[in-house]
Amino acid sequence: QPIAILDSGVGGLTVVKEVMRQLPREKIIYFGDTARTPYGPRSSEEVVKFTREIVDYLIQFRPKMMVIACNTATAAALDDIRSRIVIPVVGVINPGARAAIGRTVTGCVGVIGTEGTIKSGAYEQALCELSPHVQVISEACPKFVPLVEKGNFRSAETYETVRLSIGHLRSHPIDTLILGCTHYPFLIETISEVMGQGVNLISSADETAREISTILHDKRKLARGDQEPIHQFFCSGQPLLFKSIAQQWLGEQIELTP
Ligand code: DGN
Repeated sequence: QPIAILDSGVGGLTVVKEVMRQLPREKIIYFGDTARTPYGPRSSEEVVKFTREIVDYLIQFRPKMMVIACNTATAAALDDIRSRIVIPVVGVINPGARAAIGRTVTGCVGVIGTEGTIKSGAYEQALCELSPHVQVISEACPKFVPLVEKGNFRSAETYETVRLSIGHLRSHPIDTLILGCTHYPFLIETISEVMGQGVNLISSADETAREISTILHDKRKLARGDQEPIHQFFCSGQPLLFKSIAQQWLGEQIELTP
């Protein structure tokens, strides 16, 4: 049975890559809603509706687990989806929050994400539940997802956008910054250049893959002679751009099912 992973676009591929690395025997089925990206500026009702539609589509492949690899959809729809299906549903917010609390020394944690995620206050809530005295500085970065969806990961335009969006966070004693959007690991080099050394960057993708692996208890590596799983990818928008970004990010050829 596969692990189903969904996102508003290519962002969830950051989770896919980590799952492929940490759990190489697991078959993945991925849906990127590239026709309706970005989710960040949409109302939470609309994000719940879209997430339900994708879950209903993916459930026909009989997955053993549903991963909402989108912070915006996790903030809006995690509880709703959990109440609708019986398989485990994993979101991306709690794993990142837990990792940040484990890493911070100053007790000042930054969170960057889409407007939907930041407005929901989901990270503040998760962080304060884990550590009531933590100071959280949040910033919505609505310009990042469109850059990633265009495949524009490293350019002068990207650097300027990142600098103008988060450069001011350096005036706070933040020592740990949560990349609270699964698209942001595509920009990690630029984000790290702008934030400077000494700031831990927490990718919700890495932490979520660890959580999935804990739930499955399956850390077996591929042995010689084992069949490599054949992953399946779907997107609702421009297939060629999706395929090119996916292959570049994952470092291997993918089959995109029309
Ligand atoms: N990858 C989504 C997230 O983690 O929030 C981005 C949402 C969007 O489409 N803007």
